[in-house]
Amino acid sequence: MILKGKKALIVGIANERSIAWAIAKQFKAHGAELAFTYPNDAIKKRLDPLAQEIGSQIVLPCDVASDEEIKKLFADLKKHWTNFDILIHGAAFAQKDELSGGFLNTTREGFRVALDISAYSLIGLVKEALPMLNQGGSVLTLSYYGSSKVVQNYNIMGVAKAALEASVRYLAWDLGSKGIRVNAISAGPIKTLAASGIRGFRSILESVGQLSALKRNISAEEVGKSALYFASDLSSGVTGEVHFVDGGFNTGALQMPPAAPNSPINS
Ligand code: NAD
Ligand code: 0WE
Repeated sequence: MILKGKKALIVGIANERSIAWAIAKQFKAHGAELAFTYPNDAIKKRLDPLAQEIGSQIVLPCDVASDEEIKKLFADLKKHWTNFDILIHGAAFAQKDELSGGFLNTTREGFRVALDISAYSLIGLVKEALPMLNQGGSVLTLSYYGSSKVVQNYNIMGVAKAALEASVRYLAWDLGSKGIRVNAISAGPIKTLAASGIRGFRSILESVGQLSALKRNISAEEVGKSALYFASDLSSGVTGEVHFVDGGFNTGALQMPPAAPNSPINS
């Protein structure tokens, strides 16, 4: 029960496949109390039964594109909790047109939207959460390899994740003296709502399955288990980090197909 007595606010559950939902399930199993947010009524419909299933009464609206809604979120949360310990940020969005074709076709508005929802939102949420965040608290966000290496079609989301990861480091320094840690998990590809409709996502899964050290894809549950470490006292000395949960994919370079048994390469 490493999160017994801890309270966690989780932003970014869209349905039962969401990475943030897998995190919520681990937190619950380890004793945490949970609160959730949703950006619109369509997502609220999905989230309500999940919150009920996990025994949480706190389900609050927040479109992270709006400063007012972020402020209102913490005013609403205050009616349930005077303070809390863990903030999970799993919100990301880019306009669909931006996630295919050449990066040069990125529009000014596409850039603005992707960085606003996927990167600024962490700063905006942390700023308003801070008065309620306990010492020893932990903030965790979700990133992807495309922040640092070019992944075809990830485009402006890669730039947004680079901004997100840099924000993790700067926030870690601002919050360090308050005893609050800020980290990111960089997850391998997982078939969620945000991955559906991405052209070629299946072949990304297939390649990573073959090219990772573990020779398989990772699950949302595995991200959830690693999130337990970041949210709990187990990682009390760790802040400003971007930690890969990708089966070792990012550590590899050139991979060769195995040589045939009778190949001269073997003699
Ligand atoms: P998901 O679609 O389940 O989650 C994305 C969430 O972002 C949704 O809950 C959605 O409601 C929320 N969101 C979008 N716009 C919002 C707004 N304006 N206000 C508030 N919330 C908003 O997909 P997921 O794959 O679980 O994504 C969660 C996080 O994990 C994202 O940051 C994503 O970039 C990251 N990630 C995903 C993968 C993957 O392969 N699925 C890999 C690495 C990192
Ligand atoms: O961060 C993500 C997905 C982010 C995402 C997904 C969508 C799809 C629907 C952001 N905005 C939108 N907007 C939509 O309209 N991932 C890490 C998953 C992902 O997305 C890719 C990937 C991978 C991996 C897009 C292109 C290439 C690879």
